[in-house]
Amino acid sequence: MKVDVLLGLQWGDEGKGKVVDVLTPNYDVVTRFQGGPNAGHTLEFDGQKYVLRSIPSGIFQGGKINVIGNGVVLDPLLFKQEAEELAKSGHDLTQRLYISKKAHLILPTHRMLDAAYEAAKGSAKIGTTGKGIGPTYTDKVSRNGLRVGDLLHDFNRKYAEAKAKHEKILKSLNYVYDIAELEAQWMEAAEYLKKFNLIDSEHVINNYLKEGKSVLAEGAQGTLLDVDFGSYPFVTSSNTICAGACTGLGIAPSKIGNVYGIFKAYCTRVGSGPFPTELFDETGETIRRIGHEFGAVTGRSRRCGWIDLVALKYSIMIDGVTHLIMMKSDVLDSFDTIKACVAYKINGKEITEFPFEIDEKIEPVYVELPGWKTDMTGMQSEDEFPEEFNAYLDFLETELEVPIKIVSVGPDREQTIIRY
Ligand code: 2SA
Ligand code: MG
Repeated sequence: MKVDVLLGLQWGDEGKGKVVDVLTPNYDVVTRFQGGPNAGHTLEFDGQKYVLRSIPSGIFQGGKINVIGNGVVLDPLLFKQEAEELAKSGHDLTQRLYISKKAHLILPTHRMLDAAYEAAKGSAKIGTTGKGIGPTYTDKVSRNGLRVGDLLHDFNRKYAEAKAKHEKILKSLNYVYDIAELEAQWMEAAEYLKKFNLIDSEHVINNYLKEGKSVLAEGAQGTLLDVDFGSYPFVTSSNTICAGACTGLGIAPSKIGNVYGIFKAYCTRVGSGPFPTELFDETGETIRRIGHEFGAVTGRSRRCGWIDLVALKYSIMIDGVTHLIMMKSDVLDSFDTIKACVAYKINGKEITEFPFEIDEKIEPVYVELPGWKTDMTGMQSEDEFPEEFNAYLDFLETELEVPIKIVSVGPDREQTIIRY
């Protein structure tokens, strides 16, 4: 068996949570392989809305195993809040959720460092989610990190050492903070975490594959936020691309199966950084309003713009996408015309390859297509699609050279149409 991977192809918030939830019935195991509580995966069903941050979106389907892989960074406190919230709504996780001992821990001081680094950057700030993601991955790479497995061995000493290092940095940045209360809660949550199955996930996942179990790897954020290939430095600190599933789970590249790439029929971004097709006009406002484009974790208003095929093609190439999934086309249901960026014009020259420098010099070159002007939210099959919508799909498939297998026409699980 192989691991299928599901990834966001834009700047996150493509709707991965919903799609994983829809796809989960086909899988025995659902895993997260990177990121942490910076993610906000929104799922809606039976009139209820849930936002998952560190827990895989397979948790709502009974009988599935969910694994938080080694590539994830975990904040015990936020994890506890999330798990208790789910338990309250009748989803007990202790038996169905496994956590890699090699996943790195986000300490209270990592959150402080995140804020201190952002403050020090002034107007060049990244606009992080403030969850300590960057500092935790920094400690991992610089070999100063603490891992979930460390909770089981001499943790207090290791914690005190790490904290002392962080305090020195915070002092050098003149960052004033008080973590006494946060720290007490964090320690309690670290104890709580031990109630879960802390495992050597690389062995467990490879054994599942040997046993013939099907595994889905759920990406967080999006390809354009990848630390290597995204719009650096305005990126997150993990590998959000398909290859991240290999390092974040401990599976070989030859074990990757289908790669599902999710994109929105338009484009959004939250936080700072370049966004060539961003709209500053009423159209952008309309997309934000109809699409409810606000951060699932931070509530920040998301920047909105037209779909960018230059960037999408780049993501598809880097990820090796085999199936495309288009989300939120219903947001454009009332539009007269729809634009798609097919090239960038830089200093008068048109390019179609995503360049090193993404800045304000880029002028998007658009193709304009007629809107379908039809409420698609109640549609059940592709036979009902309006002609203009089919033309839009054809156009995208021709440009992107990958079939669009699923179209989502609304937030609910039921509003999902599988094509041919
Ligand atoms: P960080 O916190 O270090 O990972 O931030 C670095 C950049 O990555 C962006 N980022 C995100 N972009 C979109 N969605 C994310 N998750 C939440 C959501 C965000 C929220 O689903 O809505 O609630 O605001 C996410 N996580 C990280 C971030 O904006 C920075 O640009
Ligand atoms: Mg999100």
